[in-house]
Amino acid sequence: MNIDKLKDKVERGISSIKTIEDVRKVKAYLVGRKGIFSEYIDTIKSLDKEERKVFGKEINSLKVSTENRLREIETRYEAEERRKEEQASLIDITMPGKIPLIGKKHPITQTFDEIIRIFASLGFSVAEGPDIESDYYNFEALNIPKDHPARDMQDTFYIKQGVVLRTHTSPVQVRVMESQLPPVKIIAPGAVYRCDNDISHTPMFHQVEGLMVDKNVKFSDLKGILSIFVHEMFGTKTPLRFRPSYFPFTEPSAEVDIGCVICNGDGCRVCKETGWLEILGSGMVHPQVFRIVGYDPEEVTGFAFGMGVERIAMLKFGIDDIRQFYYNDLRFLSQF
Ligand code: 2U9
Repeated sequence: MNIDKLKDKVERGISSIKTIEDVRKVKAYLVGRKGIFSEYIDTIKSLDKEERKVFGKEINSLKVSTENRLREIETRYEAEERRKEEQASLIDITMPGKIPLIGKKHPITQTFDEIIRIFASLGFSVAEGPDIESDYYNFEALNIPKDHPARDMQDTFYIKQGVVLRTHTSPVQVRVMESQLPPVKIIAPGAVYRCDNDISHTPMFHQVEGLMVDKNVKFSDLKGILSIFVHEMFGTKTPLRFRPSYFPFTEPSAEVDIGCVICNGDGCRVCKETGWLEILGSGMVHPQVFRIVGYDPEEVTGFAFGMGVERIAMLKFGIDDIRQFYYNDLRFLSQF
């Protein structure tokens, strides 16, 4: 009976273990039912009583210690195996990363932001109001007479008798004046609706209107404010001109043109060979509008202006079809 040989087999068996499968194989080979230890225990039976006692004890204690060592190794490999499985089910760090699609502001929103930034720097606050308006706030309070073409079904979306989708943001200024005393210095940005649809008109578009009311507000204040706005928006070298016009809610009224930003005034398709682009309407608030909201036109004066945001954005970004803003095509939108 050679115990040293058995010990040697145990050591070589254990040191050959590299994987969990090895653990199981070595376990079967050493301490399994048909393993080496079983063979040794069988051969003991042929020894005499004294020898059997000595070898039996030694083999048994070697078997117990071997089993303990194998159990410990098995536990270690099993834990490692579990850790690997868990990791694999969580993330595969070898997969290529997913690049998230980063959104950006719509060009109309960007243009709104820029217009608001400029007027905020000049001391104007932002006012808002409902898109669905009463005939009173949209037309009546703005001195727009009953037979004015703007009131026609062809131009205005009627919700029901006396209720419309606002055709301009002017009702916002009426509501502000009704609810507070002068001075007033506000801009009213927002969506407006007109029954129109072609290359330069969409049924919904956006406006920024402005209103400044105080004692002694003059036409020169209007010119100063709008000149600063144009120079901030299109560059300090941009020329402007004020052209007489007519609106029911302002008197006198003026349209504001800027030197064509496409051809620098030389004449092109966009400015219809005139060298000028109309970008704003403006004027001194009509005394009748002041009377309607309860302001005394002998006490205060004011100027107002309005612009189409799509038009400003088209000129700023060089876009020739207003409908592009609303197709929601990322190939178009991602350029701005
Ligand atoms: C009140 C009094 C007066 C707002 C004004 C314009 C001139 C104007 C157009 C520009 C292009 C509309 O989007 S557009 O088609 N706007 O020409 N708007 S003065 O005047 C007001 C507003 C409110 C109480």
